[in-house]
This record gives sequence, C-alpha cells and structure tokens, in this order.
Amino acid sequence: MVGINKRRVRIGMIGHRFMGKVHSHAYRDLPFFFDLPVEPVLSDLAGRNEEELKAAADAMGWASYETDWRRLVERDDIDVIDIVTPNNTHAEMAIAAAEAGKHVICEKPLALSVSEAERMLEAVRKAGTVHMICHNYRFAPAVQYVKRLIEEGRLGRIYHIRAQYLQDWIMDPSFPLVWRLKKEVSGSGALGDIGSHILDLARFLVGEMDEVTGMMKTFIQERPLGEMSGGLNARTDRERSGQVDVDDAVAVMARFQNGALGVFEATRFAGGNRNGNRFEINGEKGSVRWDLENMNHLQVYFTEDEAGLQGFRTINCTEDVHPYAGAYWPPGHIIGYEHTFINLLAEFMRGIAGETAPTPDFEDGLQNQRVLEAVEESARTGTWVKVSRPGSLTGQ
Ligand code: SOE
Repeated sequence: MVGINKRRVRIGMIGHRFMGKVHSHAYRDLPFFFDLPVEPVLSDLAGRNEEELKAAADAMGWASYETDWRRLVERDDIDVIDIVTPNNTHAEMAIAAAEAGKHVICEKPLALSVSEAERMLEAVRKAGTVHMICHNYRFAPAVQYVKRLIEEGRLGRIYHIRAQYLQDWIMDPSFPLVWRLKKEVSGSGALGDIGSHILDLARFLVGEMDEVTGMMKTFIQERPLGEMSGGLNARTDRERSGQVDVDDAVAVMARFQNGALGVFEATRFAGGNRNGNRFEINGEKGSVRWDLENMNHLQVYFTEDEAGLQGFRTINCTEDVHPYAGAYWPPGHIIGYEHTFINLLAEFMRGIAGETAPTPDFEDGLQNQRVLEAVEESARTGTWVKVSRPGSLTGQ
C-alpha cells in the first residue's frame, strides 16, 4: 500500500528493454499488493540511446533518465541500483554501485565468470548493502510451497531432480547473432541464460551439487548480424553474418552433496516449447512436478495415499497457505510470470527495510556461476568436474 509515512527507496535502473520493463512493472505493482515498510520510487532510468531511453522512461513511469550509468551510480538521491543490462556489464556496474554505497539487484547470470562473481560479492559485502540476483522462478507460490514440503520432510529423502528449460526462439537459422549468442557479452548460451534458472532451482530445493558432467552443442554455427529489438524479437542485417560461439543446448548430470541425483536440459532448440521451465522431484515419501507454463499448478504424489488413490494430483497454489498467493486475488484467481518478480522485489524491499537478509543473493549468484563453470569445463574435457564449495571466496 502506498503510504505517506513510508521511507522512500529511490531506484536507479540501468537498462530498459525486456527485463527493464518487467522490473519497472514489478516496482509499480509492489505497493499495490504488499504492505511493506518502504516504498519503491522509480527515480531514474539509465541507457545509452537517448531517444529510446526517453520513450522507455516515459512509458514505464520513471521520473528522469541518464545517458551515462556512471552518473546514476554517483547520485546521492539514489538508494538502489538495479542492473538489467547484458551480462558482460554486470560486474563493473555492480561493483561501482556497491562502492557508492548502493543496494544492488542484478539480473542473472550474475557474471561472465567465477572470478567476476567473486569480486562482485566482495564489493557488496564490503559495502554492507543489500544484494539480490533475479532468479525469479523461486518466487512462484507453487515453487515456494515445494520448498516448504521438502523442509517439512513431506517428501522424505530426496532421490532425484530432473529439470528442463526448453525454448525455441532462436531455432530459425536466420534469427540474428544477438548479444545472447555472443560469448564475450553473455558468457555462455542456453547454459547461462536459462540453464542457470533450473540449476538455481535445484540448489534452492535440493541443495548443493558436489560434481557435474555436461555436454554442450551449437547447432547453427553462423548467423546474420542483428540486435534485440524488444522482448525476444530482433532486427536483422541480412548482408553480414558472424560466428555463434555459445551453446544452443546443454545437458547436465549432477551428484548432490546429500546423495540426490540431478538430470538437467536447457535448450533453445526445442521446437514448440516457448518457455517450458519444468522440474520433477522424487523423494522417498512423495514426488512433485511443476511447469512454468502452468505455474499455478503443482502436481503432488504421496506414497502414504490410500491404495485406490495413488497417483499424482493437481493442486492450484492460489490459497492463502501458498506463499505470496494471499497478496493477490481470492483462491483460484490465478497469477502469472510478472508476479514472480513482484514477490522477489518484495523480499528485496524487506531486506532494505532491515527486516530480512533476502535470498537469492550474490552468494547464490556466485555459487550458480561455479556450477556453470564446472559444466563448461566438463563439456570441454569430457570428465566429471567438482563444484567448488560455497561459503568462502577464492584465496580466503
Ligand atoms: C530468454 O531466454 C529469457 O528471457 C531469459 O533471459 C530469462 O531469464 C528467462 O526467464 C526467460 O527467457
């Protein structure tokens, strides 16, 4: 609820395309659905193309704009820096923001490498400010409910997680070589862009991975040049082309520290799957299944169900008992993709108000990066690779 006595948290966001729109919308809706101790204010939007930036700032309700993100970071009237830019800019921006004493929230994957992610974590720790990484799918009520079921021991010992993130938006060979297909800008392809989400969900729900093995494949090696133009659309320059140097698809197997086994697949070549982010977890006392494209539903199976009723049943996770669901509509009145970001930002605001230490934070981002790097090494060497332990930075 918007309140006259609430502390205003002045947001400065860098980037204004797809994720910029998603975050802007979430900040705007936040006070409408959550009664938080602080109120986010859309203060300033940064970007490079002034014409596009101004139009985006006007359309999304930002009070002002800056064409140089460094000026934004230096401003005294900004409390939060929100980074929704391509991955190769995350480290420099987040470190500068932390050094300027700002709270920092950053899109995934956190960085291009483990060493960059380590420096980012070091910077926010030194600043003592609140930090989060946008693994938004943790915040679907059904996913939060799975977390609760696992913590309460309702599934018993966990044996398996199998998860897939399946998309098809770059299948057409004439789709251009946008930044998400360039290693120097994105770090990796399907692995970092969408694999990072399911690997994060696995860490969140099942625990830390001990070792991984992976294979990666680039199906289309050369594409016309071009750039993203909004959402997942792109503009193409048909005269010139370039080499794709990231994975189109990746498959991973993992052994978890708690003995569970994981099988993961992330691809942008699964025709007909627009945004299929799914997992199934099997434990000694039950199983759960979730699919983003039907995100309010959770399928559950419990071994203790009576013989005639054994099997998966579908729960609509829109009851007050399902985390975050009560903030929205009455039971059965479903929510969507954008609400996962509103829920995530509610936790970020609570963190800034001093109520919680919200996660996933940069430590989660770093650990996710360690898994991504281990998968890449495994794909290169054809061996199982240990995932280094969370908790400490290299050299500490
Ligand atoms: C494109 O693959 C994309 O927008 C990802 O970058 C997001 O992280 C994912 O949530 C949806 O797909």
